[in-house]
Amino acid sequence: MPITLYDLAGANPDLRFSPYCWRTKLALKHKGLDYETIPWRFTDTAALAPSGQSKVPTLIDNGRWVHDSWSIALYLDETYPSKPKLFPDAQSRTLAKFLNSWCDWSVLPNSRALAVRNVFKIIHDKDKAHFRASREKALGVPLEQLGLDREAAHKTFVQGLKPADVTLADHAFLHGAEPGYGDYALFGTLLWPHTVCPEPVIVEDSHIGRWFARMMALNGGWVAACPTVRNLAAAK
Ligand SMILES: N[C@@H](CCC(=O)N[C@@H](CS)C(=O)NCC(=O)O)C(=O)O
Repeated sequence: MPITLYDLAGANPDLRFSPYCWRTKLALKHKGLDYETIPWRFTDTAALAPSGQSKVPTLIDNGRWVHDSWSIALYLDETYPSKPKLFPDAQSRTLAKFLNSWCDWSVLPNSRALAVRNVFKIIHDKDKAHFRASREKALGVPLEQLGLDREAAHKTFVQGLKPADVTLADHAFLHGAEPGYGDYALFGTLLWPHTVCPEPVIVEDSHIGRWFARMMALNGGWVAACPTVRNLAAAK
């Protein structure tokens, strides 16, 4: 039986943009595990009740409910040790933990000015009041005041990625010659603004831009085939 993953979706169920759900889908692909996703909206909290919390990614594997992207990655390696490892040794796990935390505490906050208002535009109407109230409470400003100066917001975003950009100048991936969970953490995080912003956010002609293209091409290029607001608009 494939793993079932609750995956955050926009009003259009094909638009999947959660930075944490991306990390989990990339981890599942790395391990070569079959999974199916259920499009989940912020207010669909009842569906997650058996997990005892109300956030995604949440998955069900053989009747076991597991949530939180980092815990899921650890669970997958523990449960499927014969599949390609996400954390082949203690060093790679430590590096991945650092990169995962850097994404949570720096890259993600630096992406908010670009992404949050655009997320509001594409979510289901039933989610809008919850999203506005929770984000305005957390950020302390009305959504309309976020990222008004797009150029400044983009500059901050790009500048904040500098540690990865200089590393990728002479390494194919953050984990070295092959991608590791730290690469999935950063790629998943960047797929958030990449998916919801009307203008591209990744500078193609940069080390990180070339790494982003390599990440896009992994596993048969399945991520590149996933919709963004830009190609959904073009398809209309
Ligand atoms: N630490 C968690 C964070 C999960 C999280 O914040 N998920 C968001 C979607 S990106 C969510 O479900 N939010 C629910 C809400 O805001 O009500 C992880 O790594 O999975």
